[in-house]
Amino acid sequence: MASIDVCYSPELLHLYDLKGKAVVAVDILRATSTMVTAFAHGAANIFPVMQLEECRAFAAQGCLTAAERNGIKAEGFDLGNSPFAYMDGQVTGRTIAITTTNGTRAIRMSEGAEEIVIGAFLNLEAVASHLAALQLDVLVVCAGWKGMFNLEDTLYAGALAERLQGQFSFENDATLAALCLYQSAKADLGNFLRQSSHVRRLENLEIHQDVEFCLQHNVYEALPVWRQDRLV
Ligand code: 3SL
Repeated sequence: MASIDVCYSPELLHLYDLKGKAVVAVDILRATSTMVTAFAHGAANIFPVMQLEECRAFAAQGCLTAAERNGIKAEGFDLGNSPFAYMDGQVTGRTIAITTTNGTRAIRMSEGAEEIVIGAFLNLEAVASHLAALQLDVLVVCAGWKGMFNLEDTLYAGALAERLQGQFSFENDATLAALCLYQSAKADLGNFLRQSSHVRRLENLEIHQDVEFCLQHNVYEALPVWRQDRLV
């Protein structure tokens, strides 16, 4: 039986062997939720990049550019990191280059994996079905916040573990902890997360609507996967 494990921060990735594994990269608030939304609204490809300058350079190739730092849209880019900015038709058929504080870093640091899938509550079922069909060992890579643990990505890991329970073995306590947390919080994730550091950070920026949106389950069937140098 294949296994599912959870890495709580990209800074802990050196402890894991990614070879032959399927990574689910997750940054619930908000990078991976926004990427899933972008694909659901017709985006063609996404280049997740780590640096602002690298991202800006994609404009010369006709890409839309998107950038966020510390929750705020970076100046001089077409888009920020709110999923609502990707719903008005402007991304349809377009290639987007995006850099965010933690999410794009988690994706790029997972490049040694056999498969990288972009996970969000918004496409939970699509990801779970894909992993069940793949039957590779799974590692959920939580983006966290600047190397630190966060609650929302852990809750997602727990939701995925709950969905895959019985089909995948739990190799260590990280998966069990995420599952227990999700099961105690799932009746009202929004309320559970009210005191979390990133929800407080985003609420100071008055983007409560984004938080509510990103906590919805199974809104989209979009399944962004890494191919060569981009998400398709
Ligand atoms: O850290 C990230 O990658 C972002 O998703 C953070 S924010 O939700 O845009 O603040």
